[in-house]
Amino acid sequence: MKTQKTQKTEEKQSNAEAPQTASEKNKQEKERTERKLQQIVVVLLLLIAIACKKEEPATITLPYTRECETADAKNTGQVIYRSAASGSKVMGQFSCQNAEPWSAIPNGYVRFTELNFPKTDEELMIELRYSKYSAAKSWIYLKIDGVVRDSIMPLNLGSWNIFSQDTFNIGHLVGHHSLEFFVSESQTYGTADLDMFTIKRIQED
Ligand SMILES: [Ca+2]
Repeated sequence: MKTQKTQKTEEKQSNAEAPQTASEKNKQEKERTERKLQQIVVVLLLLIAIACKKEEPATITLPYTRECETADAKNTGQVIYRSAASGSKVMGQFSCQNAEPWSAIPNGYVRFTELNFPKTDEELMIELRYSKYSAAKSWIYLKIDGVVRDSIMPLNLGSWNIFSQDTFNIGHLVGHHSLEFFVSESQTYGTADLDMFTIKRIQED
């Protein structure tokens, strides 16, 4: 049988444990709240990451043909009707002013950014269809991801509505790349009208 002294001691200990238990409960509640907040933050970050993720463009099928008048970006040229052009349109006045006196604009470019090349062991080339009515000469450079890969010298065809084609070699290319036709030094009336281009395996030529 407990003595009176022992009973008082146990009551004292019990009273001392009560505030400690409440403190622990508060601590546990706080930890639960923090965990929930962390979970909410993780979910929000995932949702933001998903929302910000840019859709990778579909892989192109070779041979791949694209109208030059559908460029994704440019700092020169405008869409012009040409009856003999593919799609009856060109990206005309490439690297010159769009109004009289049609003066040359240096460093003109027409860019295609949404090109996802398929896996292939074969070397590729780009065939460019263009027109040109000017004796002046200026090179058209092909840039891949901003770096010059090859160049052509367009011929004077005697009419803006007569078209010819020339090819750039681009070697092995897989995955997502940007492609750009670029002129460093242009000429009055522009270097050429850009009609369309085709990306193909060299062996398909
Ligand atoms: Ca065209």
